[in-house]
Amino acid sequence: MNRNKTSVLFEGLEGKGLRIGIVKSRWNSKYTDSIAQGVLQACHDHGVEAEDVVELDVPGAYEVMYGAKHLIDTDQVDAVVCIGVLIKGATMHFEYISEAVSQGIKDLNIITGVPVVFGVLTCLDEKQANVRSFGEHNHGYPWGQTAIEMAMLKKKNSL
Ligand code: RBF
Repeated sequence: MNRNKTSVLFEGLEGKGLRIGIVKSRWNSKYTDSIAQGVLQACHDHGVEAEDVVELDVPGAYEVMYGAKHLIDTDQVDAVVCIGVLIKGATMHFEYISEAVSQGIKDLNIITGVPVVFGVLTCLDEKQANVRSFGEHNHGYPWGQTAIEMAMLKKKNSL
């Protein structure tokens, strides 16, 4: 994984002492597993202790909000990455689930006060999911960095 090829620059990330949640959908797990590895790698590289990473699997992308809220309500995390991969099919499920998940994660950010990262790929086909889930373009890495930056901000503001 080339860690310099993310689309956003991160500086001064210090993950020690931060608790990061990873809520992963099992739908399209060949992609979500790899994305979760990217998040874990970012946590490791930026000093998050292994025991401070909380992983939770849920069935599909529609369930990631509930999973994230559970980790927040039980005070297990300072930030959460919600991981899912939605791939457009023949019916309208893609549209309904994508909309619900993006709005639901936005709501969690506002209501809970805990940063929740939108780690959901909304892909028109498998090729799009492939490109974004593996190797140097694995989106999990910058999503992990995002969680650390936002958890740092939360901690700073709660002092
Ligand atoms: N979940 C995903 O994470 N990715 C998908 O691409 C996906 N496609 C679905 C397509 C259909 C037709 C259905 C019924 C469900 C799909 N789900 C998908 C599962 C969904 O997120 C959720 O787990 C179930 O709808 C149960 O709430």
